[in-house]
Amino acid sequence: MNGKKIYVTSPSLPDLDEFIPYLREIWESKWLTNNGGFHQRFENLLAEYLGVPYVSLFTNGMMALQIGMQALRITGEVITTPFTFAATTHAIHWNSCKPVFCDIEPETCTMDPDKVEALITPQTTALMPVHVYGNPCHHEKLQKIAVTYGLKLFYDAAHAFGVKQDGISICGRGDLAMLSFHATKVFNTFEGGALVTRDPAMKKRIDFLKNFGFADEVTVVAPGSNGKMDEFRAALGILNLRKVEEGIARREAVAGRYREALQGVPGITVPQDIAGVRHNYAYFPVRIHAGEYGMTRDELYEKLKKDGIMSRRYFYPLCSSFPTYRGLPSARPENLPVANEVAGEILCLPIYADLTEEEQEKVIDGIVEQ
Ligand code: T4K
Repeated sequence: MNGKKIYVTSPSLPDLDEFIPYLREIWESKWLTNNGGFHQRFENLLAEYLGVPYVSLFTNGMMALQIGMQALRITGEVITTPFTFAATTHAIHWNSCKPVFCDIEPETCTMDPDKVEALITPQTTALMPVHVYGNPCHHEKLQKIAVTYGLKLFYDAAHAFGVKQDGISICGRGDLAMLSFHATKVFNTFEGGALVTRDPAMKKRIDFLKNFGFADEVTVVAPGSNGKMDEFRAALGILNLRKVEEGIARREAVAGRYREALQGVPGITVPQDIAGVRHNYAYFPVRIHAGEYGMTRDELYEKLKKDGIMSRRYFYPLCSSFPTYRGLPSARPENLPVANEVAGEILCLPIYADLTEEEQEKVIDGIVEQ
């Protein structure tokens, strides 16, 4: 293997020189966390950028998921997707709830709304779908089911930053939506996350819960935890937010080049834009059909790796196959045929704002030349 490795992603960072004055401000104020000035500004800027009424910042997306479930008082069984990062399912488990896996539909890889109702039992209290790869879930159908059966709708929108449908951010959907600002995301604060709500009372409850349940110095209204974002990361978020649109545009150009080069390759399915959706190009998941392509997904993954191209098999293995969950009836492979098929074929190619044309061509050559 020659040259430097090409990773599946690389974080966007602000200019260090721009960050120094912010650091100086933090050092001088000695206000490091607990709803400081940068925290307040960043929350307001995010709400404005997303076009949503209320945002609550978190130390990471996982804590936002865990505390969001507490805020919504979710109990019993939660219908979710197996085709996601471990965090979604683990948050359900950490809240002492039972994940019930629903199959996905093949185009968007999101929860198949037509398979949800059959999974509802008297113990079901919530739906936790994921806008996986930033593909919007079938919101209208899911919302209708949630209303009909009196369920909470909590979106894992970790991949959906900047995604709009008919001009509106999809991060404002549901009773609550969770965002991740991890280093590997389209928008990052090193680690970080948020919850989005349209309800001012819910925003208040979330803010109590992420600060040990404190409503004021002497009043603890709930058994909260510590999910707060600190000033360092809030300051970084303010700076990175200025660059996010430019970053998405650069990712779109990479996706365009990949599509142009890989569209006609036998045995490769490339992701297509969905009409009416402004995508964020967080991931570029291709599907490898071994018979036609002449190589399995795993063989291609290993071959690319040898060439220094570090593609990833997000989301293989399925969460339903983890030891903690595989004994659940809903986790049986025969109940999740689409998810199992996709998990065996999917490969996420390197995509990020600073991916050079030369690197893009290297990835393309690695796939086209077998
Ligand atoms: N829900 C969903 C649907 C999620 O996808 C995630 C996180 C969450 C919830 C939870 O949100 P957080 O609590 O994380 O905020 C990565 C991320 O760690 C994880 O945040 C993300 N999803 C998941 C899809 O991907 P890994 O294990 O693949 O990360 P890692 O360390 O292998 O990084 C991938 C590549 O990125 C590296 O090969 C190189 C590059 N990289 C990574 C880091 C950390 C960098 O260039 N710089 C870096 O600092 O999980």
